[in-house]
Amino acid sequence: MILRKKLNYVLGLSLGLALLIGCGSDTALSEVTLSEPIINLNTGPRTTTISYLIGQPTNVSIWLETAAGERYALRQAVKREPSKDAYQVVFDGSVPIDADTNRLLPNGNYTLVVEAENAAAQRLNLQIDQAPSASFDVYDLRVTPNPFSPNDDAVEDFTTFSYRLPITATVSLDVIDPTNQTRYPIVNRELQGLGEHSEAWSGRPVVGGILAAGTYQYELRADDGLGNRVTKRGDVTLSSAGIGALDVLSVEIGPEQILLNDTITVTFKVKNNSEVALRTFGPASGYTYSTNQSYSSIENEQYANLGGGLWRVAIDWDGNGGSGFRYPFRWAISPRSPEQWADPNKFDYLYPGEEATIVGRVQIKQREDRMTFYAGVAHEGVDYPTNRLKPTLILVSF
Ligand SMILES: [Ca+2]
Repeated sequence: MILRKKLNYVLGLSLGLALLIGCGSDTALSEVTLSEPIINLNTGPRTTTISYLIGQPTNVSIWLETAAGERYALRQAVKREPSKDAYQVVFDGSVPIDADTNRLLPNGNYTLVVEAENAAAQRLNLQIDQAPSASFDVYDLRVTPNPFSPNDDAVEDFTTFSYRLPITATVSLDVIDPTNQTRYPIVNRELQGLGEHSEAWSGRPVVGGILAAGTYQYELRADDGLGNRVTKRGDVTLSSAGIGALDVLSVEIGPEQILLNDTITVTFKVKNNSEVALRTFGPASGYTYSTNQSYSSIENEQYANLGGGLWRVAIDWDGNGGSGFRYPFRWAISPRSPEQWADPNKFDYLYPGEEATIVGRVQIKQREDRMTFYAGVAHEGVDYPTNRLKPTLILVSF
């Protein structure tokens, strides 16, 4: 039968339109069916499948109509080629209200209309039962700061998307490159409860490196699982972007034999091997700690970690882990004296390609006769990109 239809179709094309019109089985639209005449959003069936056959190239529109004549479009003049297989549309009770919103239709009796060019429209009854009445919105969506600058300088390196959900919803959040429409997912179909939510973002997608500076679109989608979907869009700008990298060219720790209360010296040679300026703040080169101190306790705690992202060089020793304080001795990575810093005595940058030699000292008051010190780089609150460099055994006599 299907073969004959095909044959008739080919014959129709080759012998002319008259023959095609004469052949009743080649209508543009036929066999319109619904798998379920009723959908019940509570007990099921939760969906119904609209099927139809296409016998000629045509454009198909599908909509629902209320008794009052309101129309809800599901498909609008989509191009369809002849096929022996039925076209199918799964209908879950929701319809697009605009480009950003899907809404569940209210309970009631609807007429499903499938219409094709060169064919009579087909009409079927469809009932929607027990649809939850509540549609929803996503409230108070904010992106702060915006613009932000994910360039490892500890100033606005992160932005935060915050919003409020009135219901439990499945949420996705993407950042989209407007030039090629590439999507970078930040939240991927995560079930989130009602209330406030926030997502911090460092300009780094889940997959791939940091995004280039520029203005991107973001798209937040929330879906209640019942057919109601809300999409919110906006712009987010990366004013400057890059990944910092501090190379330790050399490090020396010594002397290797001292008396208790003597001082050891660590000398770092470092280089900014990245395209971004590395922001730094801390005791300057030359500062002397004692082993009773740490960077966060000295000088009225002014060097404590303030929000993260600062770069410093540091040392620690094996066995210090018990204090829960990694790398207690840290120094700023500037080659300049604090009066000459970008913001004098407050912070400085190690600029791309710039080198610095940092000398740090620690007075040993710890009564341990064998201490193995090692060096590292602290990217505050982010990572220790260089760790356990140059372990050096210091023998302490007392
Ligand atoms: Ca920044």
